[in-house]
Amino acid sequence: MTETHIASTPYAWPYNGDLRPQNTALIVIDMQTDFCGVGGYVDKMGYDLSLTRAPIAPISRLLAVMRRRGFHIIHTREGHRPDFSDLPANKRWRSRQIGAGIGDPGPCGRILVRGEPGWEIIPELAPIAGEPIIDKPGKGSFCATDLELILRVRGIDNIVLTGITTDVCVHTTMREANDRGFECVLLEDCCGATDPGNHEHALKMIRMQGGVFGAVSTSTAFIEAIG
Ligand code: C5J
Repeated sequence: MTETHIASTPYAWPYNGDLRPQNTALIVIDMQTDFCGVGGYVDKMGYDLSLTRAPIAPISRLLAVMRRRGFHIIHTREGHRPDFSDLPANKRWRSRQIGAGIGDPGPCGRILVRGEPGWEIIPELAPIAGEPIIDKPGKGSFCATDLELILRVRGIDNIVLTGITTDVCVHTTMREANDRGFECVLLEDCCGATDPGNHEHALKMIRMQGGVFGAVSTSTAFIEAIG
């Protein structure tokens, strides 16, 4: 086997150099209007949309290259059933404390509800035919979804994490994936948080303990490595 590693910290990823389109999936997390569009959930909470929109262009470039090279691509969406049967009361209550109640009406429809305009993936990063979309009711992409089954059926070992937000849904998914034995890398320019400090600290957490959840790299380094 020819070994391929990408320039990443705190180690050259993946640990075993086995990086191929067949065993590697790109996961694009929650690039939905509710998280990066005008009138969506994050906007309603009053956070700076430029922070969650920053990864759009880098992810778009990365998607084009990885699609061309035949890598597995998977998208996720956070959202709840229209009857709220999967919406925990405490999650709804907390969101109302900051004026963006999940399930309440907003400029993009009911906030974080499946089928509403705000819940859709933004057109710039729309999935194409054959790319699974994981609908998740929580922050992690493995909780109450069939993501793990889809990854195992496809023979995936390596996961490339992108999307928003770095410190919440991306981090939770990375931790879940790491605990399941997947080899993970987060591409920092392809992620964004609602707070720049949280973004940086989330990256620092990954780099601790020799790469406690995996490694951190950039889309440029990744694209360079896969050629
Ligand atoms: C949040 C997410 N931040 N996609 N969701 O509530 O990170």
